[in-house]
Parts: sequence; C-alpha cells; structure tokens
Amino acid sequence: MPLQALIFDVDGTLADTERDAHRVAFNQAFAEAGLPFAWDVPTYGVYLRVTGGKERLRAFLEEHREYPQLSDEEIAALHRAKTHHYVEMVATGLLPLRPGVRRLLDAARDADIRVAIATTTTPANVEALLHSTLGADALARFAVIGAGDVVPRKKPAPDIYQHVLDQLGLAAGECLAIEDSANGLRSACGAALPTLITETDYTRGQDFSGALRALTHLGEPEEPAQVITGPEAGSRLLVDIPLLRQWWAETTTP
Ligand code: XBP
Ligand code: MG
Repeated sequence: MPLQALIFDVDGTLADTERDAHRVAFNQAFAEAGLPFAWDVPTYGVYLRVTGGKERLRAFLEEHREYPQLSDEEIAALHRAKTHHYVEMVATGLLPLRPGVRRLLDAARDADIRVAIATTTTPANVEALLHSTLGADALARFAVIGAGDVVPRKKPAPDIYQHVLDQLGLAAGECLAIEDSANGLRSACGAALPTLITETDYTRGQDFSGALRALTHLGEPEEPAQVITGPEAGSRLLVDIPLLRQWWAETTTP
C-alpha cells in the first residue's frame, strides 16, 4: 500500500505562529481586560509546554497565584477575544508559510496524496491562516481539518490524530505526520503515525526520539533544510515526495 496522506500540524509547522501572533493576541486580550500581566517571548516559551490556549492560560494562573484567578467562563471569554485578535492579525498577511510547505502541498496534490490537518488550535485560527497564505480555496485542499476542542484531550494525547485518521478512513501506517514539537510528536506517535519534525526556535533541542527525521524545515531549492537527527544528520536537502516515500517506507520495510 503506497503512502496515502500527509497530516500536518499547524502552529510551528505550517507557519511560525506562536511568538509574533498567538502570543501578541493573548497580550492584547489581557490588556483589554485590564489584567496585570503579559507574556514576554521566554515566558510564552515556558507555557507552550501546555497545548491549547485556554489550558495554557489556566496553567499560567495556577503557577501565579498573585494574579487574579479567573473562572473557566472568564478564561473562555478572554480566549474568544484572543482568537478575534489572532484572526485579524493573520488576515493582514503577517505570517508566511514556512519554507517548503507550499511546495510540498502542491507536490502532494500532483502525486494524488491527500493532505489533512491535526492541531490543537481553534478552527477559526486555522481557517484564517490557510486563507491568508493559500488563498480563497485553501480549505478545499485539505481532506480533513481536525482542530481545537473537537476531541476532549489535546496533544500530547493521540486523540486529534486518531480523529483525523478515522475521518480519512486510513490506517496510521498509510500516512505520515509532520510536526514541530515534542508534544506533537508524542501525539502522532501515540496514534502510531510515522512522524517528521521541522523544529522552530521554540522547539529546538526538545526530545525528538521516535521521529523519522528531525529537520530545520522542509527546504526550498535556494534554502535547503538541514537534517538534525537521522542517518543523513548534518546534510542539507529538500523534502519532496520521493524522499518522504523513501523515509516512510523505512517504517514498513524492516
Ligand atoms: C499549538 C497550540 C495552540 C496555539 C494557540 O497547537 O497549542 O494552543 O498555541 O491556539 P498545534 P489556541 O501546534 O498543535 O497547532 O489559543 O486557539 O488554543
Ligand atoms: Mg505545533
């Protein structure tokens, strides 16, 4: 059975969204609500260990009892405001796709390999990012978009990947996941998916054991990716469909 589908994470994988978009949108919502805190770049990096914006804010408040403790309803309202700011920001075209993403999406389409999304982020955020980067018909490119609270447990639980596999009607061994973080890797591996990592500034140095390969990004002809872990470590290359098929086949051929 050939490779049937690529399942992409969103934040950090399709685009580098966290530092300059999610974090900024959270801070706008905090300021509007008159809250006495903001997340600087390193602090946000610490709380990225918690996936999901509402869950992240709850974890922050639990570790900062000196700040007003918010109810679940207050967190949900704050998070709605954050989503509004994020969507507005992304609609301006602030965030490009990461190197090689557009190229690989187009190559998958040409090779009749389906593409899907598995993310913990809110669906409106995914739609805003896809529209601003891939145009009006962007959503139609994806066979399945699994996002946000559609499953009860967010990454690193495998639920979102399992949900997407169920919707695709495919087995994990017929697909390949592309992630940027250890939480995402654990989620994809928990669903038995072979997984490629493209690290970001926030995820560099995390434990990527179990990944097919870890790379700096997917690469462009003028900006090849560097391999971080795997047999080709240190070399520079372009992730294309033949290479993905080769790496993916390693997981099925002993
Ligand atoms: C990243 C996340 C998300 C975003 C914020 O998810 O954990 O929570 O940081 O989005 P992934 P929300 O890498 O799986 O796409 O505020 O909408 O949760
Ligand atoms: Mg991610």
